[in-house]
Amino acid sequence: MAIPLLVLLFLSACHVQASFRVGSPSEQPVRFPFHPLPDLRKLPPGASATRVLSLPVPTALAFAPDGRVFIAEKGGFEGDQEAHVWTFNGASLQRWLTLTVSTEGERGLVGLALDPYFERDSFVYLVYTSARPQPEWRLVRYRDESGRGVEPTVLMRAAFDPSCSFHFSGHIAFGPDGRLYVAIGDLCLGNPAQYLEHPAGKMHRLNPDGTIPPDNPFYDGSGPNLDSVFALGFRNTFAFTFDPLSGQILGAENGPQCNDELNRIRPGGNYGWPWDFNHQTCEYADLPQFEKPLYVWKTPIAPAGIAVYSGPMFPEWNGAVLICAWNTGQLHLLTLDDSRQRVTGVFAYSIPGASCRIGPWVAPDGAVWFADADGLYRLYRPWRNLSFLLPLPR
Ligand SMILES: [Ca+2]
Ligand SMILES: [Ca+2]
Repeated sequence: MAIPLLVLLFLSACHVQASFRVGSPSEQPVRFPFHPLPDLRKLPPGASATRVLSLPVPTALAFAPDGRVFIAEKGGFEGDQEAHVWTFNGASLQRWLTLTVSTEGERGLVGLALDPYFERDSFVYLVYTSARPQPEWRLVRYRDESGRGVEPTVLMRAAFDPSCSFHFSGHIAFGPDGRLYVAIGDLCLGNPAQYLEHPAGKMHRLNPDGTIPPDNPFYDGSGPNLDSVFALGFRNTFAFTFDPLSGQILGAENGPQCNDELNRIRPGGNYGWPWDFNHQTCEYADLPQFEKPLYVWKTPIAPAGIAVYSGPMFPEWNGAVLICAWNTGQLHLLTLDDSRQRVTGVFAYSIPGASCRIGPWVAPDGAVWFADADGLYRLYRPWRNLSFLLPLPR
């Protein structure tokens, strides 16, 4: 009986402790050698969410090695408005950059990534829809200097019809190969997602300076096909991540009325939009040239973020795919088999006191951050250092 009493005392002490450090080095989890299987039907024991910041529509977030969290906010939902990039050190918020962006629908400031060599070169990459002289999809590199964003360099542009306000995607992330991967939705166009001459409906792969790596799958050094294309046939892959266990890219595709997808995105792969799917019957055409999804949500959840969990705070989640659902505010968790080619379990959690609509992002300490339209939240376990003592329920 001594151990539960000790845990209770520790829990009550932790609940009054409001402050925390971001970006602190990960603590190695202590694992009991015969740890029972976790019950994934509910949130891990002791997990609770707290609001970190009140901010309008945070869309992208990155944890810098110096402990700051870079946060992009969309900028609103109507007209040309100011959007900000903030930095947060766990206590105070600093304005890093202000942009005037076009914000209708899914337009706005939507992508943010730090350079893998951020400590050396201080580069920060953003994706937004510009307001002037005409709306344009843009990937821009800034440099962090004295806590501000300076020296913008446009690395990539895509024009779109001014009547289009959806399917911009804009997620950006560096791969383990040091290349910058960029998703662009179909820009309301449909068929051009299948055309290698058009940037819409693609994942692109760039060098960090915006030049194109010659080992891209369709690279030929000239036109008319775009050498930056890495994969094609996407409607609106809002987010993707690099699976640390397999190296493959996992992308969350926002499909039409009955078909959100989790895809394994491989070089040169064609993911079918809009030709592999019958919108009336919600059935796949089963054409061999198209990659089939790893998982399909027949009732769309509108996946608006993806991460593969790795960290000491929720060891029972290591290797699981986490996705926030814009439509429901639930956190979805998918387990994969050892080959990482098959989904073995799908779970959805409602988080008391919070909505998981955008994200999540896994912090260096293993906490899971996510956002809704009003702010940023942090799912954490205050007693993680003692969790190895507790038998987890089956
Ligand atoms: Ca070409
Ligand atoms: Ca597809």
